[in-house]
Amino acid sequence: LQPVRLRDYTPPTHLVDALELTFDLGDAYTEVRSRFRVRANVPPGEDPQPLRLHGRHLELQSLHVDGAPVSGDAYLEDPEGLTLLALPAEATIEIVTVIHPQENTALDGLYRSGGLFCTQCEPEGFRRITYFPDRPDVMTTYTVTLIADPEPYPVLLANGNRVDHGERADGRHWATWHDPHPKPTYLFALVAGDLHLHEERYTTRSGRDIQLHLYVEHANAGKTAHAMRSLRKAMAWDEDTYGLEYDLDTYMIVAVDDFNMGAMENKGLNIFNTVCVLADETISTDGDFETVEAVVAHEYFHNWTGNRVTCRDWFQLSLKEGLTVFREQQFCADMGSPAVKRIQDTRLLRSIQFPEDDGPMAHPVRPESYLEISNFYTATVYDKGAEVIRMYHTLLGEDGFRRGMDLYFQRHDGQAVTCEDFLAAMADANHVDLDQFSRWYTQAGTPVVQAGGRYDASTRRYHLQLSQHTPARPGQTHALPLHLPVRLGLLTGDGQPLPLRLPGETGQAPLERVVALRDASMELVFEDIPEAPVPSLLRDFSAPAVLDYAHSEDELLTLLAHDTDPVNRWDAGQRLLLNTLLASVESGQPPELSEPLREAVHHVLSGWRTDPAFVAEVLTLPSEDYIAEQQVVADIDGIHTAREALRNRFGSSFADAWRTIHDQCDPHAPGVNGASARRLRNLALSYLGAAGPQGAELAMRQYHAATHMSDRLAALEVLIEHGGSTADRLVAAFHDQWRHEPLVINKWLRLQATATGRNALERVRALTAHPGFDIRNPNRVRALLGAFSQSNPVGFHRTDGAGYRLLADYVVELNAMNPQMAARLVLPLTRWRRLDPRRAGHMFEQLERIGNTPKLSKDLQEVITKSLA
Ligand code: HT7
Ligand code: ZN
Repeated sequence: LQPVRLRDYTPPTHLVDALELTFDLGDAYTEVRSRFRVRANVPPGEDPQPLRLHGRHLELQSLHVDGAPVSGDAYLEDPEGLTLLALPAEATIEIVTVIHPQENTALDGLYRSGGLFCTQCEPEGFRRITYFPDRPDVMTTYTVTLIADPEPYPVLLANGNRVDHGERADGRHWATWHDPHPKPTYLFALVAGDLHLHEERYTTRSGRDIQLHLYVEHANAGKTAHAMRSLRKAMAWDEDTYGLEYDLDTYMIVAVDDFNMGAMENKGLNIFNTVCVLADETISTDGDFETVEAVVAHEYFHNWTGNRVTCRDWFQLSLKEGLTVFREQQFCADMGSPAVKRIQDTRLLRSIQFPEDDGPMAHPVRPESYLEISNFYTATVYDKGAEVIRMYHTLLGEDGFRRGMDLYFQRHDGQAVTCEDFLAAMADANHVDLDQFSRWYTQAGTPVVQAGGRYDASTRRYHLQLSQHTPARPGQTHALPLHLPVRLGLLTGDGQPLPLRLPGETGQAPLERVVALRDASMELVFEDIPEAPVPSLLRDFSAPAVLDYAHSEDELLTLLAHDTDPVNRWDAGQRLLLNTLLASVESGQPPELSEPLREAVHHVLSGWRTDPAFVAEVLTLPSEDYIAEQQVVADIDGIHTAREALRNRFGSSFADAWRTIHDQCDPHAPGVNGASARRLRNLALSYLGAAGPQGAELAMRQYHAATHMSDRLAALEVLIEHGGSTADRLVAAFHDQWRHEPLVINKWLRLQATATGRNALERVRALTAHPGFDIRNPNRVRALLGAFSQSNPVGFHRTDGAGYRLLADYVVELNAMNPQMAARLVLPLTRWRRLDPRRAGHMFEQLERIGNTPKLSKDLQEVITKSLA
């Protein structure tokens, strides 16, 4: 198998002027008729090249060029498509294919979800529908006709506007849709089925009337209000923040329960995983509500950053994903607490993306080669990509960034472009040189920013040295210095912010600066500094880097209590807790809370009324995985023991405060953000639960009194932790109560998959045979097997290797069924180098076993080869 390489990119040999598609949707098979006009994309006078049409698992019925059948020697057919050898410079191509959506378990292309037909074409699903140049730089207008039986499929949808519809003599009905915006294949979509419609209208800033249509299966009719509200907010936000309006008359969203990812931004017809669109007070947690708001906004924002301006090729994926995640982050910050949102972004990057950048699948934000592009929908492309966009914003400022965005749209609306085009728009709009900044796209690995300070009392100067290096990664031995923004401030020992005066400066000095670190190292000198200061560095997580500065405990306590930057206050708290935990893991002794740290925690707790969500962030212990990332070889059991002991200590040492919070932090009090209050109150419950049986009694009361899913689940988690027959009964009753709500069954599976205890693996294995589990449904797979392998370290990393075998069994089963899911599910096994030799050996063995599976998909081949190398 040959990888696809960025450096081999060539422009399309042909352009397509218009595409007409007709789908005859049947229970046994679907017939797809396509008609399109191609034009050779060569300078006048040059001979046209052969035309490559991608196609996979298609049954070719007929092929005509300019009305005449094409003879067998005029084209080549292979498992990946057709090559038309001798076409005139312009030609009309007509193709009829037959496909079998009912048998499509890969959920890629046209497939069935419950009683619906639906599609997923990004990145390369269109080639499973018909023969066509399935590449994002070939854009055309689509006219699509759907024909189906009216009873099972009363609703027939495709991109754009419905221009005609009717009934046929044979009793079948049809609808024709036209999308006036040229688009690449990956944004094509259709849906057919029996759906409930939630309909609203939205008037844009310029006065255009837009129909908002949200389609769900009838059983979910009551769960659409939050998504609809979120959509309206996102539309208004994009108008206010970027001056961007929606551009079709109708915006449609359809919810399906079988979906490989969260949602898809198809032009005018988004398709959503039910998890990311349905929500109501009875079945959803506060986290679910946040997810729905974020994902609805994300897909809406793609209409400009992705659809109107799209990617030239899939190496440029972060052009649309990094930028859209950044816009989503800005939106969520504006809708809620910017500090809490930034802390959550930072935590996600450190706990998911940093490990990815340190593992065998590490790649730059713009990868250079791939075997299977579906493997590159990663935290690096999405979340580090968003950090790269944020750094433009930090370096250029709000207005400069907006100027860059305006120029980007002005230059590239309607085009398929590259990350360089985005960078050029930012640079040109602001008349700055961003050449060095482009290394963020090409270098993998997490940079380390080392800092060291020296205070000179005789000159009242503080010298701050900053240096950077990026560790070697596979295929990248020597990384060059990055253009890296360091937001910083200095505090006195008692927490007062100091003016940051550089040599030669006069006037009022700022209390915070953004310094561009561009060389391998630099020295900054601050004047008029009255005492040895406490540096607050990389504020607001100003670059996706690891900060290496040896803050003392006192300095961290000062930052925790006084830093004006909430991210660094939180970070100081996390470092104090992490140091405590790591010391305990190393010594094998229970964690010791020093007296000053105890006081600091009391102080944080005393502020709970002001900002409960922030207090909850600060007092949430680093996860077991994150602690493990700090070690060369992860001590799985030692980390679990230390963290559980610290949870117990936190629960007992601050029991009065937790009880007060549990009693008084009222989500329904006037002026209180209910979600924030529940978050802190449930953290209190969790600590009280960790401290002893009284906590479990409290959890039992909460479970029975709960009216909100967040409260019910938090209580159940505590009760499961305490175990015994009561917990078993409650788990069974919970299932019986919610057996008809797949979204709650996901939670039920996840709860059990993440519960620790000796029988975790046996429980998970038994659940794979439960009727609530279905290997063909990605939500169920993620809830049970994904959660077990990613969030139950002790259970998954059992020393006998049984956890690895269980995961590998399902990876092998999914290989043929759903290769994208298989390649995601296997990822926890790829980190074998971080474990002790016994566990590493077991993991390696399972990777080899998977690697030897007959007919291994490209998706898995790529992951397995890289992780065994
Ligand atoms: N742009 C969407 C990507 C996506 C996807 C990719 C691979 C396989 C299935 C998929 N479903 C959706 C999602 C997004 O970032 O908005
Ligand atoms: Zn996206």
